[in-house]
Amino acid sequence: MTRFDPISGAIGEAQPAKRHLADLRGCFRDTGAFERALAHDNRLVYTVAAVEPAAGEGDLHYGLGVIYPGLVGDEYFLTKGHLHTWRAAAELYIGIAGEGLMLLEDEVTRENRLVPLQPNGVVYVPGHTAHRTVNTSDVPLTYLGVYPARAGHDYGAIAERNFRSVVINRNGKPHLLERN
Ligand code: S6P
Ligand code: ZN
Repeated sequence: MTRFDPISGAIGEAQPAKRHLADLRGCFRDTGAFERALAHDNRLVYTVAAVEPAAGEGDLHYGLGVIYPGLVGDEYFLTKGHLHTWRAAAELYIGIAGEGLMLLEDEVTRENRLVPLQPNGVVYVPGHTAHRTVNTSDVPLTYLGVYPARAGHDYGAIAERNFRSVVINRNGKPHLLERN
């Protein structure tokens, strides 16, 4: 059994990797708001800690993510987002605390959809699908991700073309908007 701490973001022996605003350059739609926020305070946006028991064919890895509440302009705090290097690899997300959304975008058709991520909820992320997690609440959003050990993380494709849509706060509620 591996224990995790939903507050500190630690799981097992793994030390959480920290992602600050400065690590998220290019992710948010409103670049002016991003630069102002960064100049004010390079805030911690999320942490992720991964457990990698074995890396053979058929093995699983899993990780604990914690996204802090916050906004850049009207856009909620989010993860960088990625595709799996092994594109066919699916993933399960299990909500632990807080409320948020997963933005899923098919790599080929670029169709996208929002799926709620919340305690007692499981989100199935199919293969060939870029995934980004967004905290729409005012408390930390904590979740477990479980994925094939050989999935790998490809951030390059997202860095190049980003997600088609953004999730913004409009009158206190999340809305999906085309980025451009
Ligand atoms: C790994 C899984 C998650 C993310 C975490 C942080 O396959 O999807 O553990 O690593 O949500 O997001 P990102 O996009 O920075 O890896
Ligand atoms: Zn993933």
